[in-house]
Amino acid sequence: MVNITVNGTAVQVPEGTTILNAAKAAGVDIPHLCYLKDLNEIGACRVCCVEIEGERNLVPSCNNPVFEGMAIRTNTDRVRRTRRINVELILSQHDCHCATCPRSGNCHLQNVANDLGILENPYPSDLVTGARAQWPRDFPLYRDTNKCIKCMRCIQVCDKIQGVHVWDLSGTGSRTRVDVSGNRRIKESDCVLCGQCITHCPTGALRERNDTQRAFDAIADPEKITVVQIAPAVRTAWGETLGLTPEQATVHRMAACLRRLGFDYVFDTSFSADLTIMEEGTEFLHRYQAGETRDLPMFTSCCPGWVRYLKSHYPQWTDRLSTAKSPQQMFGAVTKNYFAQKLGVSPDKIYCVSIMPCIAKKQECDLPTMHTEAGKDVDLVLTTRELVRMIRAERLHPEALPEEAFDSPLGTYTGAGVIFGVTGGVMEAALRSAYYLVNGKNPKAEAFTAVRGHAFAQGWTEAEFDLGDGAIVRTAVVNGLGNTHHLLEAIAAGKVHYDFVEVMACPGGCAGGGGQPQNLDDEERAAERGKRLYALDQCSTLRFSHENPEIQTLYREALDAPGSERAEEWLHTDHHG
Ligand code: HC0
Ligand code: SF4
Repeated sequence: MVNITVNGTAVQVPEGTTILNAAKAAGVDIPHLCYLKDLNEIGACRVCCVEIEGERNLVPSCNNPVFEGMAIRTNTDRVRRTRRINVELILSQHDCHCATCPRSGNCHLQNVANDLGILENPYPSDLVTGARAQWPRDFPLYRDTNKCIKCMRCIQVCDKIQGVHVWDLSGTGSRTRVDVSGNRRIKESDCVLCGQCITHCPTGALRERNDTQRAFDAIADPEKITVVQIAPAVRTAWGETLGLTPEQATVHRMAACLRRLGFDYVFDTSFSADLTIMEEGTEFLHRYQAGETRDLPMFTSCCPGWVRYLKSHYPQWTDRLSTAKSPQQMFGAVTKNYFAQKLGVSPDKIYCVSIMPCIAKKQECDLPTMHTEAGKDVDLVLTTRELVRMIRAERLHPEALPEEAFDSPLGTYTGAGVIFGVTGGVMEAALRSAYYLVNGKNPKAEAFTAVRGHAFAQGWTEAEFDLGDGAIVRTAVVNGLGNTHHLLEAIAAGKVHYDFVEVMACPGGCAGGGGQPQNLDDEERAAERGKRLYALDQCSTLRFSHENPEIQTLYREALDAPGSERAEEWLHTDHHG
């Protein structure tokens, strides 16, 4: 242990602790902008600088460890002035139109500037002219150079966690800025649209394309029947920036909000997650039993960030992707083909909206392969953050609303469908039903918990199961594309052998998705949100996708059996398209 003082208070901390964390242990909060634990400890913003007794220069506290006898001052006049000047200089290169910024009220820079009482800036504004106009408006990820504070968090998360290297520094000196790496345009880059750069951005420099007005327009159109689906992971996070407790922020209260917003029918993507299991589980068993090694391992296909990554980095393995569409797309296809018929309306009257924790889903729904004869499966995708903005725009108070049930017949789901939103969930749900298909009876619902992954851990989870009948299935579950790269390289080198692999691009799976709320405390919440999904599964009466009564009715009335001609037409796709 090391003995130090912080503003005169003695404290003992473990060796190697940074000044920032040591101060925290002494109850002193040092402001910072660029620092992100374990990811970005580069002292770029210089807002966290402190004075050390005996040292001539101030030092950044985020990347300097304490030493025995260190006397730290975080609140001297010199510290206060320097911190203020550093923030003023950042503000001089920042577009400070907070009223039109999606991060207003939830922005690290705004907070720090307000806390320091900066009411005017002595430094002249120095913004990049025309920066906004250069960014493509139709791309699902939007970047505003003039909101960027060059903290480099986006670069670090894209490099260290995702290994995709989309962002880099360009220019020199005061003209240094963050841009797409290698002088490329964003559309030419191999950005997979995971959105991790957005959730780790401290300001409004990165955000999703704003599609909320398109949703309001559809709701207002008397010719349209609006059908909305809620993804599994959204329920774990939508209340965070609305100040709701987890007990208040239930999925049924979200259903009530969506009805107050004016959507005609409200459903749960967990229903079509169950449907995905029927199709993907059956497909896996066919591939596995056929023993065609060129088709194995079979990769899950429900994460469009991952599908984009595979197609750009390992195109030779595209055929190993399951042909099953993602639950989002299956839901749209069933809505336009089956639900429209139930309502007795033409599919083109239906406008299908998804609430997703994801940016890549905005692009997935626009793929030319994601439609049937009834038209585009899904018309519009909104992120969790956009849903929150709509709730705020309509001045709804979710806590005062009653919990409301989903509509029928696409509103019933099992616990297996709910855990899709957490890393390992798709695999666990698939194994539960695959076991049933092989043995004609259910396993214990908890039989496959060994596949559960961990957010922000390095590597992947592997497990082997005897599904019965001599079927030993080797599985791997991975989250984060940096980990995925290592897994794929190990498979390519013949170091590991699997039959079925689940990949989710975001750390922790969709619970940590790029469309989820951004929180000012910078805590990674994916693991905590994932636990909530497992708890929901545990208290569900139905825990096996094949036991979902509405799925059974759907097969009876329209699809016949998994993999049938109609199921192929509605629910599967060609990833080469
Ligand atoms: Fe996911 Fe999904 S679980 S990708 O993570 O499979 O976005 O939550 O909706 O489609 O169900 C996201 C979340 C989904 C889909 C489902 C899958
Ligand atoms: Fe989207 Fe989920 Fe994939 Fe992230 S893990 S890119 S949120 S589907």
